[in-house]
Amino acid sequence: RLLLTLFAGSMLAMPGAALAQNPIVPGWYADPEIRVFGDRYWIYPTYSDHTDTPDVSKRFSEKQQELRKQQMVRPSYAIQTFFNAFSSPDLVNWTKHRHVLDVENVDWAAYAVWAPSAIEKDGKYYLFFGANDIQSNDQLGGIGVAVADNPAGPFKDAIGKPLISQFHNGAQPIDQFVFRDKDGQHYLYYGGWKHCNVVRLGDDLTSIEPFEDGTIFKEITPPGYVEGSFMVERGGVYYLMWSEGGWTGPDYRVAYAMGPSPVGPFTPKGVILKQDFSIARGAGHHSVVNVPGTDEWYIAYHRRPLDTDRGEHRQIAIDRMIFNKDGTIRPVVMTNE
Ligand code: FUB
Repeated sequence: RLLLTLFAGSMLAMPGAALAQNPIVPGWYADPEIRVFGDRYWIYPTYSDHTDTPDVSKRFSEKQQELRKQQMVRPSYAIQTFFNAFSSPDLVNWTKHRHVLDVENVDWAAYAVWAPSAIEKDGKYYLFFGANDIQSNDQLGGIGVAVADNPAGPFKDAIGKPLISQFHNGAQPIDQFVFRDKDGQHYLYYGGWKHCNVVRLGDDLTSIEPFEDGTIFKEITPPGYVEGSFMVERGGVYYLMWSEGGWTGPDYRVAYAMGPSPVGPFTPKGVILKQDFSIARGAGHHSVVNVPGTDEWYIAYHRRPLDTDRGEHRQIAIDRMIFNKDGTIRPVVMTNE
């Protein structure tokens, strides 16, 4: 993958003919969400290391300390207390932004801070995230929303509690993705444990409002869905995308469906990203970006190097994603460049 394009009508430009490489940054990261804010691409991933490192926040509020004491927290989840982000003018050269969100700014969140999803509205940046990995209705946690004046943060809790804190239609409140439709309406797609829901967000982006039929949580689970929901619109077609298989297994993959509206109905179209055992395995939990002013598309995803079995050992890669003339998507070719 070599980016040589100077993008007409776009501030995003290639400063010389730099060679891209996968993974795009050093370190263990997962669930990358890629966005364009101003003249830069931004990637917000889950921190996916498995050991305690100096990168870890030690500043827990009393409530957070209590939460950590009460729960049986996996060691790797216990250190997932912040997000680093990365920005780039060209998808090649990346700058690291440390702790754009840290649980020190979210009183109810204590661990397992996962899968950030960011959007800009009226000069403010909103970051949706999962925290605490709730597995039953009596634990505090779920999907939160934080706000900042800058895409690099610091993001601070916007409402003092999770926006979604319970299972609805079987969907664990994790793996959120915020989507703005052409008419300005915002939707939040989310769901772990093999169920996918969509909700409509209020104009303030920090509340949920019912659909016209009065429903709050609309289930749109496609066949094979496991987690990692994502939505993009191109030419009036809405693409629901998601991850299938086991998150640590060799069958982790990305599939998609096409539909006429943000809530479907969606027609499944198949798998577009899966293992290539000559390069990596466990490829999934992706997002997609359109190079502004072009019909050039890239998929950001995490994958596992072939020489490690550790659950958290995930790295971020970016590869080209190509639409066919009929709007379907070609299988992605995984690369090291
Ligand atoms: O990274 C933590 C969790 O693992 C995510 O929420 C899932 O999608 C899986 O990637």
